[in-house]
Amino acid sequence: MKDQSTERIDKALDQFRIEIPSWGFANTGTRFGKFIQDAAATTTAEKFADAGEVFRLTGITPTVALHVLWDMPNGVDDVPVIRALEREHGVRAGSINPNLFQAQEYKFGSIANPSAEIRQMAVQHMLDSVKIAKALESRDLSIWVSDGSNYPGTQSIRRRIGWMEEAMSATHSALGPNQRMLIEYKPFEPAFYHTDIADWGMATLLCQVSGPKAKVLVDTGHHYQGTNIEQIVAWLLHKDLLGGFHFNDRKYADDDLTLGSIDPYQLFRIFAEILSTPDGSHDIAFMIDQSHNLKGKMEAMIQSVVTAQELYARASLIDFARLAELQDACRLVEAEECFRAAFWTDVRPAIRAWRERRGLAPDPLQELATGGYVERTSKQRRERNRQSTATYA
Ligand code: RM4
Ligand code: MN
Ligand code: MN
Repeated sequence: MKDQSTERIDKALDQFRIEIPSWGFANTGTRFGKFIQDAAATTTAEKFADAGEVFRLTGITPTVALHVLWDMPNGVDDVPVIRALEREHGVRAGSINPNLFQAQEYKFGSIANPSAEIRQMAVQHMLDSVKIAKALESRDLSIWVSDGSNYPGTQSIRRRIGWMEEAMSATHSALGPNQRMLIEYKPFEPAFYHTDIADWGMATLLCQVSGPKAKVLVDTGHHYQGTNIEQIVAWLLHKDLLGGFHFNDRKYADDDLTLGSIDPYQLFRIFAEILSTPDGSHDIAFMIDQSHNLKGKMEAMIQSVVTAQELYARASLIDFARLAELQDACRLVEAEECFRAAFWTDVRPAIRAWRERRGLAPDPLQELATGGYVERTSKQRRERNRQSTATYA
C-alpha cells in the first residue's frame, strides 16, 4: 500500500509540466558582450533538437516557448517549418512571444510610443502573433513590452496608459475562444526612470480593461528585493487573474539564474500558494525564462526543470487541512513546522522511482553527462558558433 505522502507526490508529478524557452539554448550575453558556447543552438531547428532532448530526459517539458522574431523571422509563413520541427523532435510550440523591443522604431516604445504609426506597427505585430499562435494551436500569447522612459518629464506616463489600453484591447479582440494573452510586468530595465507596465497592479488593470482572456504573467526575477511574491500570487489566484510564470532565480535584479540556485524556499512558497487552492487544481502556465552565459545551456535547463519538479513535489506534501486548523487556532510554531517539514523532505528518491516507472532516465542530468548529446552538438555547431560575433564594437 502506498502511504499518503507517496500518493501526494505521485499525483503532483503526474500533473506537473513546465515549458522551456527556445532562447535558453542560443548564445546570449550580458550588457558587455556575448560568451559563445560550442554547443549553443544556432538555428530554430537546433533549438527544437535541444528542447526535444530535454523532454526525452525529463519527460515533463512537452512544449517550447517561441519568440516570434528570433524563431519565426518570416512570421506566419514559418508555421509549416515549426510544424515539421514539432514532428521531428517530439515537442510542441508553446507560448508565442511577440517581439516588441528589437526594431529600431521601438527606441521610444512600442504600444506606448507617442507615434501613432509606430503604435500601429506594434499592434499589427501582436495581431500577427495571435495568428501564428492560432495556426500552431498555441493557447498563450505572452506579452512583454520594454516600453518606458529614462528621464522624468520626457514622456507622458498617463497618455501612454491610454495607448497601452487600446493596444491590449485590440489584441484581446483577436483572440480565439480558447486563447489567452498573458501580460508580463517588470519594474525596470531597459527603461530606468519609468517602465510602462512596472508591476502586477498595472498588469492587472490592463487585463481588466482588455477582457477575460487576459491574465497576468509573473516573472519571478521582475520584482524589487524583498517583494513578497507569494502574496502577489495569492491575490492573483483569488481574482482568477494568474495566467502563468516565468521562473528563474536571482540575487540582485533580473539575473535569470538557474531556478532555486539562490533561494529554493521562494519557489516552494509560490507552489504552496498555488497548491493550497481547495481541490489543488489550477490552470497556470509554468514556464522557464532563463538563458545562461556561464553554464552549459542543456545542463542549466535540466537543472532548472528538475529543481522546479522537486520543489513542486515538496509543496504537494504540505498537509493543507491540518495547516488550516493550525492557522485558525493561531498555533504559530506548529503551523510553521507543518509548512517547513514539507520543504525539508527529500523527495528525490520518490521522483527517481516515478521516473523509473515511466521508463525515463532516473537522473536526467547524469544521463545528459554520459549520453554524448552535448559532445555531438558541440562538434556539429562549433564552427558556426565561433563565427558569431561576441563584441558590441
Ligand atoms: C525580459 C522578459 C521577457 C523576455 C525578455 C527576453 O526581461 O523576462 O519575458 O521575453 O526578457
Ligand atoms: Mn520573462
Ligand atoms: Mn526578464
